[in-house]
Amino acid sequence: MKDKKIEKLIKLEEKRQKEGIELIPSENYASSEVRKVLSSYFVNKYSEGYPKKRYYGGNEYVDEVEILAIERAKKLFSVPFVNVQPYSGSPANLAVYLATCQPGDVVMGQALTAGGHLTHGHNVSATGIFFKTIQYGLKKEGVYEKKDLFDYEEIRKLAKQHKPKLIWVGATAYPLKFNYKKFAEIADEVGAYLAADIAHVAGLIAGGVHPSPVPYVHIITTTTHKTLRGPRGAMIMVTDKGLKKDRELPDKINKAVFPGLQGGPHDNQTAAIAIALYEALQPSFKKYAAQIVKNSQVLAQVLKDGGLYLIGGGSENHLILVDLTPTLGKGMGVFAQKALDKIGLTLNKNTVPNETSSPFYPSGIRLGTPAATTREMKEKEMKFIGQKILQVVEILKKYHLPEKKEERGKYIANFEKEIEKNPLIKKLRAEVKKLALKFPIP
Ligand code: DSN
Repeated sequence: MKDKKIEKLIKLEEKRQKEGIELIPSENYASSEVRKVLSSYFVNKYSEGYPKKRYYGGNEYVDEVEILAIERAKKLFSVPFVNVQPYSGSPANLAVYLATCQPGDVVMGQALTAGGHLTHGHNVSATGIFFKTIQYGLKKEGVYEKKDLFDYEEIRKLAKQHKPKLIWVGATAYPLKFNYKKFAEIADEVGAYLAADIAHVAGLIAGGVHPSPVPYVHIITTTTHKTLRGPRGAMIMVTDKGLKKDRELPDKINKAVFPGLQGGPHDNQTAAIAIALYEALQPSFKKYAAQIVKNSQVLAQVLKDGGLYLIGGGSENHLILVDLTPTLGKGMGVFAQKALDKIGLTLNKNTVPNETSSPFYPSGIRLGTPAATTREMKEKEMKFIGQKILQVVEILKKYHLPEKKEERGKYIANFEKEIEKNPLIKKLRAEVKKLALKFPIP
């Protein structure tokens, strides 16, 4: 490469990915074919519009690519309509608002601090700025027990009171299966569109290890790069139930994506989505999805046996949400994230239900198994990873989040220096690296 600076950074990122273990549940390793297609000549093309209805010439092969991606997605998820053009998950969700609501309409979604997503109506998101949003949370009691944490009576009450036009179901930090039927009963009672954001669990649904929302919701959005293991991108689907409610939904969704929100689709991304969908349609993908869940359950059990408190009592999908409050005190997520990063285990700090700290200094950590499972790590490796996490949590017991905000920056900088020098951290780093190098990334 002529640009030595970028070349160096690419090499460093490659080394980081190879020598560490990725536990952020929304990340994965796309196949080498997906990565190859992203740099194909499709990167050079403009193709505003939809197959056979483009604004520019030279789109005969782009059309074929987009049709293939659409047909594969329809087959994989058993839906009658798919749009594969959204640049990523947030624009896909915004397109759903544009297709179904008018500015100022009431919409409902799970609060970000309760595991929802910014685009489900958080007040700093365009979705919370242009629409009147009602947010629902999780149950307050028994959050460490293995039980459905949604309070359907509360959600029903809110829906009846505020009459939303659109309701979202789907989360970024919920470790159990979704009961889409119960959400559908509520949405149907108030005549709302029900949209499932399955970004986190799309690969699990495709692999048959998580219930599908298709029979219950009108619209489905998903990113393509999480458990689905494709390139960064997104799709919007309409179900038969959606068509029955509104025959014009596909057209409304298409118009919302282009020209409503976006310009030309990223054709190299569409081609890579088509490849990822091809991969997800192979029998081996079912095995992959099942192993993600097995790995997550084993890892959860090790953490639980080690005394940690898990939201939802464990994991039924690909992710685990640990509440560190009873173990380390409030606001310790950032300490765990930083210390684990130092040993090569990458995960993220996260708010937990009944959070007593703030989103910037949350009390939990979120971790998951899609990426490690792609590297073919199995139960044995999950036990190893769980033990390393427990050892790091022990080290953290002598630290706390200062009450006074102005003391936090200095305290954490000092903590980082101490952790860097800690001999046990150095030993754990070497152990994680040794294991990681035995499991190549695609
Ligand atoms: N950033 C994604 C996640 O980590 O869950 C959601 O958009």
